[in-house]
Amino acid sequence: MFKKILIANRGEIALRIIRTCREMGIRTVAIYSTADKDSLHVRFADEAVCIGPPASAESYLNIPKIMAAAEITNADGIHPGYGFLAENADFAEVCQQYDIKFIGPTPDQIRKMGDKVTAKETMIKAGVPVVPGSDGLVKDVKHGKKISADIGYPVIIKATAGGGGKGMRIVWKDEEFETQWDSARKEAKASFGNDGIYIEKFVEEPRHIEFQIAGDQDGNVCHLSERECSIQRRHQKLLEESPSPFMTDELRQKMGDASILAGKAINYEGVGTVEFLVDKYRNFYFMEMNTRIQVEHPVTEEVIDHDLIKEQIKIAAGIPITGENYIPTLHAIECRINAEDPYNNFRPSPGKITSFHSSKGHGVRVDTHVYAGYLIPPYYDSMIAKLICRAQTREECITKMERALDEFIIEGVKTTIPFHKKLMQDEKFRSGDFHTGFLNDFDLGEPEPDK
Ligand code: MV4
Repeated sequence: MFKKILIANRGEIALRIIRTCREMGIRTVAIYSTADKDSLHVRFADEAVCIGPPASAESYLNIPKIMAAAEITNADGIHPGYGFLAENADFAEVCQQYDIKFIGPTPDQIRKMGDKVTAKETMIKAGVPVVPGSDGLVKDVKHGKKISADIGYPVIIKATAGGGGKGMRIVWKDEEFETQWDSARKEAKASFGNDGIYIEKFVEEPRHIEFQIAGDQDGNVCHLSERECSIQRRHQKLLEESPSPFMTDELRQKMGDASILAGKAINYEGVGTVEFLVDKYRNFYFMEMNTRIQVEHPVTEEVIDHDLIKEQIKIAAGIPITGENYIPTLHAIECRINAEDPYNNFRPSPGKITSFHSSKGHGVRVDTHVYAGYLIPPYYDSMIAKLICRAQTREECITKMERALDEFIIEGVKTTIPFHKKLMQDEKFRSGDFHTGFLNDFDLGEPEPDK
């Protein structure tokens, strides 16, 4: 087992990892930028190393500085959290060279899933359903138009280096193809330095449902059930839940089997997520695989009562998993509390939190790194807390979430709490009848008057 883990991250996830390490008797090293000197991850870690100025490129993304911190503190493992370097295969490789275990998959596994065309080819070979589309990369406009005519409009143009919607364009008819092709390529080149493009049939009004999987160093792979992630805005998830209200026993069996095939196809080692698009007929298609712990992992932890960070650490230490799949018997919902103004296009609202009272009580969990007096720096993402509720049924879980949202007090900055309160009252949300386009025509109404 590890003796000392360096956490190459900040915020709530750094704190989340420190908590599990404490429970496992593993010492922790925090790294931090000057903007984070008063952060709780710095205070709660056994040791802390300042690695540079606020800009991520000079701190949380700076591999030489992170490796230097790991060397001087004698860490034998590095946990990357999510974002930053979590899916950077080169970083995982540098860790190998330093003989410090990267707590996550191998560089090769990260690379296979990081390139979407390679991932899709791997899934086809493994027998995992994918959206019909081009056979690999598309050479030029002429080639693209031919393929699109063959599969039939509408189609979607995607960047092989993409993910999260960057370099993605929907094309409804042949006349629009060239314009959309050009803009997708430009955006892909600018965002990823790679303008490799592929084409798929556009699945209309899909749901985004993902399966949590775990694989060990002996080749066992199991699934830990699904999360429903369709409530998102411009590819930023705002609410996740498990189980999906759209799930049936039959669909879970099929998608669970497919997720395990996906993991086995790359000998996946660690916890990971297989993302699917699901259409209204419950056809499902592999979209991409995330080779990291995700923001929304607590909803799975709550419904199956397992610590996923502990699973990651055990797998990285070579301890085998049981290999059994887990089916939820409870319901959990996570609301992302961001320092953003939902009444102003979700514009970031950094600044000082003047007053903070977290919701509490049975079935309520709050994962956060903030406190009254905390200054939210403008340099990083705007998520300041995750409010997770758990109950016997979805209905009870929504009721509990409404109660928990009502007692959450955050003053000094704008937050997404009013958005979530309104969402809890929405009939389509409450009935489970929604897809990824749901928030496009969601009306937030007027702000509540101050009490
Ligand atoms: C799609 C799609 C429809 N058809 N692919 C968005 C981000 C990237 N991971 C893939 N995405 C999509 N791919 C086909 N063939 C619709 C989306 C999509 C989406 C997917 C998941 C969650 C939210 C989304 C919002 C808009 C579009």
